[in-house]
Amino acid sequence: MNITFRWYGRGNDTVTLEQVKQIPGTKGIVWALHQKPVGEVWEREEIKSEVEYIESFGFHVDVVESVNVHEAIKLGNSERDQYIENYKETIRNLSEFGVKVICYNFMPIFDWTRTEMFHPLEDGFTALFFEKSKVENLDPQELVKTVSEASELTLPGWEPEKMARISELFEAYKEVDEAKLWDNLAYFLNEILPVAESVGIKMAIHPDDPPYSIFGLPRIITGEASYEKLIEISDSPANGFTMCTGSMGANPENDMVQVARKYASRSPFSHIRNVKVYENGDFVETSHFTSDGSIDIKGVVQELNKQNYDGYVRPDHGRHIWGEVCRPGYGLYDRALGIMYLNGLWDAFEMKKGDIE
Ligand code: DNO
Repeated sequence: MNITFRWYGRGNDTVTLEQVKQIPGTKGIVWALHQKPVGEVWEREEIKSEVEYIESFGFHVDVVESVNVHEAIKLGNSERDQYIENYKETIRNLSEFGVKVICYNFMPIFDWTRTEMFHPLEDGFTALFFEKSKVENLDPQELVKTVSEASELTLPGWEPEKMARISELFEAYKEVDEAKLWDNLAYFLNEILPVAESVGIKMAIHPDDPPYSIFGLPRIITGEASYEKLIEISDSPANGFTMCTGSMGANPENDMVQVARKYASRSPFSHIRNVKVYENGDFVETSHFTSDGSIDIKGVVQELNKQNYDGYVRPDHGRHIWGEVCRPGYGLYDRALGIMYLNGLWDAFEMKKGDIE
């Protein structure tokens, strides 16, 4: 388990790398050029500057999250080939700086979606919250407003330039159902995987969050069946997954321990976090502690430990605690606690292994 921490870059994050350095066992920074408009090539000079800064703190830069996929590729329209060529160029450029894993997702229009960014909870903290019925009855424009008002810092995948075109995009997606979206994903993968493979990079698709259709838009990376379909599209070692316990686990039908058992070896990257899912489908993000949420985090880590998992792991969305002012879900304190919980579990399972041997 190679522990990493997501960081949004200089001037774009409330957390500093000096602070991250103080979290025990944290080896790498999960990074991206967050200011780049989606679809543009990440140029060598820009990559170099970010990589050198991160490495100056002694962190590795092996994982990039995310190189976002332009809507033209997801829609499969006439502009897609140009954007795919740009994507390939970015993969090649990143490989020159030692990047080993690129996380991406294939969700139409929206990235991860919540209805409230700072939902108050009983013990005085706030956390990200998803109210299912609200999304069922909400105009997407309203949601865009809620999200942009919650933070001055742009959320990943919610770039203002994309949000400005939202009506036009909804119109275009009327032509794209699940089957078509799968075709467009297959087309994209068949183009980029040989390039990734040739430069030793693993692509790691992130599940949809939440893992079901919202606003009538298709969502296809939702559970085990999606993983099987991805393997059918290509069995290349470059065709990997980002195992995200909180995203996939927001559907209680997904047993994340079983997912870890079956797919950890195909997941070069894992996001480990907990959510509490209510009967009506609403969910709130909790601490990473197993007893606080609905996901068996302890069981997932045990499974990774059994497999001697050497992939990259990061804690994910934390609560906002101890008065911290930060990006929604991306503060320092609760994610640092999350890392210590993961480290503790790992050590305990290692000891247990020693007892058995
Ligand atoms: C949520 C994250 C996602 C993830 C992208 C991957 O916080 O896990 O934003 O980075 O969906 O492409």
